[in-house]
Amino acid sequence: MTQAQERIHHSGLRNKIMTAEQAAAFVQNGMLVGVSGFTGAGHPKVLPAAIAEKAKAEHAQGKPFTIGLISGASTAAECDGVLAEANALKFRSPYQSDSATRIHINKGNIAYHDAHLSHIEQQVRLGFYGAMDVAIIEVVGITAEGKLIPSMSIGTNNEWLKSAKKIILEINTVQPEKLEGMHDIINDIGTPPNRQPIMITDPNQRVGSAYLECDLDKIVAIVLTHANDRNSKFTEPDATSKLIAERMIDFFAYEVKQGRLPKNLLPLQSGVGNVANAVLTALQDSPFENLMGYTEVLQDGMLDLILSGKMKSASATALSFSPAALQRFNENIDFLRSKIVLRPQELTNHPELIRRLGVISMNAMIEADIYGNVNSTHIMGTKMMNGIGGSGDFTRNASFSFFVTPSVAKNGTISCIVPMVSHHDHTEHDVMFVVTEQGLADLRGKSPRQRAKLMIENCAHPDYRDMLQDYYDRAEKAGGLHTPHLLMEALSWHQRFVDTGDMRVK
Ligand code: 0RQ
Repeated sequence: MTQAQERIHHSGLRNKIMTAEQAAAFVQNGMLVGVSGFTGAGHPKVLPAAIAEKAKAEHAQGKPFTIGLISGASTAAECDGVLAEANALKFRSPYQSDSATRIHINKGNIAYHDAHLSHIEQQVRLGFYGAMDVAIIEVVGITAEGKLIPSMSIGTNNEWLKSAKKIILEINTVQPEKLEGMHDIINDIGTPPNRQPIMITDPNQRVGSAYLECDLDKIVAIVLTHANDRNSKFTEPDATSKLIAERMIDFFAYEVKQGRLPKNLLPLQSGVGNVANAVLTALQDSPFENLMGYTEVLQDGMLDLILSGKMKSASATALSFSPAALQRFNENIDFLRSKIVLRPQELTNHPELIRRLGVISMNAMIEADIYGNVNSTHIMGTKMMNGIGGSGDFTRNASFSFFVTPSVAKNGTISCIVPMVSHHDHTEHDVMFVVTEQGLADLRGKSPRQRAKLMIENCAHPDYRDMLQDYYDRAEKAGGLHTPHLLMEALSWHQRFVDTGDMRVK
């Protein structure tokens, strides 16, 4: 028996092993397919390519072949990417960050439903997207009783296994068997009016099972793989990100002094990207001890906080590491098993839990306006970048909600602080703090006009400060003194960029 076959302890299931090409036969034109995967961790590695080849062959014969694809969050080039490049996707939800998929979404070839990650499981359960035909889920192995040992992410896998009519499993022998026991899954949290409270009062608490479960008769194929997750390279925080991180650490210290934050802060949620990593890296040298993580994605920065003893535990739905961090994870997995708990995203992103735990949310953004509205998703109001992901779940329910960004983008031709955001993801009601390398705007308890002053003075880049102040002064003169705006001009900065490649007036 091969190493891969040995991971299937349930002997009855071994005869379901087949090649990816054979398994792809279960996926037909027009089907809705649920896949595992969250921020490039735990997605299927070989089935999507086999489906893409099938699509290409059908297209070559002049026949249609497209599917709808729903995941937990982003996958990787070998999942989203190959399917998009083969023109095999007609629908995608709830989140992606793949360059080929992004191109097809913005060309109008893929209908993209950008959704809050905490919503998607119940919406599938209720049939909002129609019936799910096939689920393709990466797992680490199968126990003798037929329980599935989850991989580097849980995401929506628990729901897809229940909702889908047929299940294809990818058993990936790259993923360590020692992941067994690191997960905490409630396989059914119920649908209203039968939902029950989720009694998690500490990020490290376990309330469910370490395994995914499904009706074994629905498993139609098992494919053996040996392939890495996306494992994006870790980029060292640049000077701008370091400045933003320093401002946040100083602010945490101030809030502790004021008695509004405990000495070990509150559970931290950290989004993806350069600045998020810089904040976590900066916490390493901060005075804070016994930190806790309550986040969707656990990346290099949080792993290192746990390994150094700065963070006592973290709850997440995905482990998304650089190659070097993956090695540190694998070397320390026995120690980490009691420190890290992986849950379904319906729980990690659950408003009830985020609010009860008092999470501090820290997410990157595309732009904010002078009143504190935030755009996380759209470039110049029309082009999709990635999606809202979990940023809305966390921001709305956090006890301290931060958005971070460099004050300018694209060599200074774009101001990330604008008169009016070109797309609204997080409204002024949810956004408490905006931080750029220029400074921090504490928007708590402020009226729109008070906020505008802070955003312009503390967050805007000097190249754009006078322009913003001029806009604001003229808007004030025009009346409408709750949220002053010049409606014909509010989005003119974006239009100028589209026309000239620069938001600044030449
Ligand atoms: O462009 O890729 O061409 O270089 O946007 O910007 O500064 O590298 O920042 O990688 O952290 O991404 C909001 C997209 C930020 C991300 C966003 C351009 C910039 C660059 C990327 P290039 P940066 P990041 C947990 C939480 C939503 C989901 C979320 C995101 C590219 O954080 O997708 O928060 N968030 N999930 O040049 C035009 C502007 C711009 C701009 C930056 N104002 N106008 N372009 N860029 N600002 C995770 C999950 O939920 C799964």
